[in-house]
Amino acid sequence: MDYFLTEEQEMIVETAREIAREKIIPVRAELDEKNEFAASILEDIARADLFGIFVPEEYGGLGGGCFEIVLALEELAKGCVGVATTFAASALGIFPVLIAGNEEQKQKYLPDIAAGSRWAAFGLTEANAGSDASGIQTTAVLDGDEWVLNGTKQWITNGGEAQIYTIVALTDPSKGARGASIFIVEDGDPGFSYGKKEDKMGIRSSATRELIMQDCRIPRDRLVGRKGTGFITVMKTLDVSRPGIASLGVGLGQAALDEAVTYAKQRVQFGKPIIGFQAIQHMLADMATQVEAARALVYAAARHIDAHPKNMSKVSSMCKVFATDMAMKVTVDAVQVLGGYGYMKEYPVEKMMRDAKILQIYEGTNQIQRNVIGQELNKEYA
Ligand code: COS
Repeated sequence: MDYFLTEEQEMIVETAREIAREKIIPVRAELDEKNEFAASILEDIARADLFGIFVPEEYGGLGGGCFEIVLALEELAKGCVGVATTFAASALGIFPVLIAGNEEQKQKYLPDIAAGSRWAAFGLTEANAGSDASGIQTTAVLDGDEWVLNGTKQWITNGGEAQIYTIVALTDPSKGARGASIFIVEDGDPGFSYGKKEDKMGIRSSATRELIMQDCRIPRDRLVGRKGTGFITVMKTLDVSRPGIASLGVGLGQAALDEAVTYAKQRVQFGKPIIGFQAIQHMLADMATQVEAARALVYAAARHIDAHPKNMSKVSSMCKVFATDMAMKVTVDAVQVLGGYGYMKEYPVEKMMRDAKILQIYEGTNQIQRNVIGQELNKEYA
């Protein structure tokens, strides 16, 4: 379908598509098998200026918005959701600075993010605070001119690879969510270290580690936004980042569909290519329809968010839940179309099915997305 992209948006799509085709697809199986972080591909992405897509022009970026990120992520995800996740997680990590940071912080960090010379990560989740994000226990106490952070963040994408971390910590534990604040912690700060790299089911080319803060001391000016407003910034950050996860689902679903159709045209059984059988045609037809429906919703949601940044929770959650549930279903169906071959690691759909699962879990489980949508409906119909 024609989504009436501008020339600049078409260029973003073409650039990301070429990186997926030339740099990602040839090595994705090896990265997956070795659980290896794709550092050199990130350098290719940086050279192509894609890290600057969403950074305002005054800080060295291209000045795009949620829609431009979605376009790039969809293409990268066609290559590998693990690599695309690394890109998405860096954007997630710096969104709090874009949303609530002061001018000095923006000048200090955004040009490096735009150039791709430093990557970011977002430190919210803890062992006892996943869906219940306001249940975090990491604390930050002001001591003279420094904040002292204590706590451990879990399952942090880009942990140990990024240089800039936005960490959510309680500055007033008695106030719960209203006592949370966000801090910038940099790689190398005293008292800041990483746990072991996780061994995951999918997205194995992305790095996931614990962030450990033991009397981690950072300068006073690393507080992002006003003290006590951290949870609201977290919610806004997730609102703007979730369409990116949705677009990973669209790219992944499209890639799985492409594999399934290509295979169905070549595979001969009972004397003809299996695409000639209605049972297969109907599966492919449903897959194609679901991918296109998800794409249309994600693009519309991203454009809505760029136009109405104060009213984004519902559409953000809607596109996340729809596109990632779609990706799970379409990748499972792609494996089914390929049959026994689909279950083997020689064919990419096996990896695609494993990669799809995390999309329903991270950046808010799809159950939490439905809660958000339900709560918004409750408010709308008050
Ligand atoms: N934008 C701005 N403010 C928001 C908001 C949004 N989208 N959503 C909630 N808030 C505000 C509320 O208005 C409330 O403010 P006040 O205290 O001033 O009234 C505050 O934030 C707390 O909101 P709420 O009471 O709804 O918080 P809950 O603790 O019930 O949690 C959910 C809400 C479950 C939606 C939240 O914890 C969540 O998103 N969890 C999933 C976290 C997640 O995605 N984790 C993935 C890891 S990060 S990659």
